[in-house]
Amino acid sequence: MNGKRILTIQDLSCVGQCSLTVALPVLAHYGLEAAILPTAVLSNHTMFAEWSYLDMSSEIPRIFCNWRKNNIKFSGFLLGYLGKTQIMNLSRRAFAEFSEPGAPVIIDPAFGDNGKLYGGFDMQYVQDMRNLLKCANIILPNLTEATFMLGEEYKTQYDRKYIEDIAQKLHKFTGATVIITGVELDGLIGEVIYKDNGAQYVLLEKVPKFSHGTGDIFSAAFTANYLNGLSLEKSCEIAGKLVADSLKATAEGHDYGVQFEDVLYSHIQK
Ligand code: PXL
Repeated sequence: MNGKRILTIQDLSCVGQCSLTVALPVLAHYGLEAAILPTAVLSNHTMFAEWSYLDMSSEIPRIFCNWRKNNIKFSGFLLGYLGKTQIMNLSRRAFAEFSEPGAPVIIDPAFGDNGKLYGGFDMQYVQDMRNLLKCANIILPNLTEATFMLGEEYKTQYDRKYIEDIAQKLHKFTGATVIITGVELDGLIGEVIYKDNGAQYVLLEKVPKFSHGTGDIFSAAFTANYLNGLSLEKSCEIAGKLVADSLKATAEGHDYGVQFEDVLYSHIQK
């Protein structure tokens, strides 16, 4: 253990291999103490036909009050699916009150994929998320989220210029290091990392399969490795490889989530 305690703020979907049910095992696997702030409790994620949703925002001030009394602080923050604007305001309070000096804020906006918003989100949520990203040191949007936040056209065929223009605009607006995930170029898939000195790509083989929750595996593995002191590039590479291996291990027809468990298990056995 490296003694780092990270707070991850996202929903607890009881079934669905996403959000906290992915972040907890992955963060722990890489040696981080994972503390959680569950934004909502859902029966299952919203890619299923039906779901129940218990909003946790009214409980969070009471959680904060006790963290304050117990002098609890975090060495980093990872945000995923937040669900409601109210949770964004509470997250701002968490950064202000419970941060160790220099603790990075890493935000995956987690509101859409494949050119569409997830169920229950609207353009107001997109705008609010865009503003929240100004609090972040690193942001992890996919191309859907990046284009929605900028009002740009979402394309499935593109070149490096299209990706870099989008990354640069988001970098200018947020001031954060921008990592756009799921970028497909030259038959490969990966990320563009954009900061003051320009763009860098981390591309790996594309596993020709789609499952929900790949972004959540990526963000947890990226964050853990980055907090362990690895570079942005290396953290992307390790996280991308975990996603690819997990997709390969996922049974045909199991598309509600990625079966990452066997991959972590085989890492432990080595
Ligand atoms: O994996 C993203 C995600 C997280 N949490 C909930 C979701 C989704 C995607 O649909 O519905 C509740």
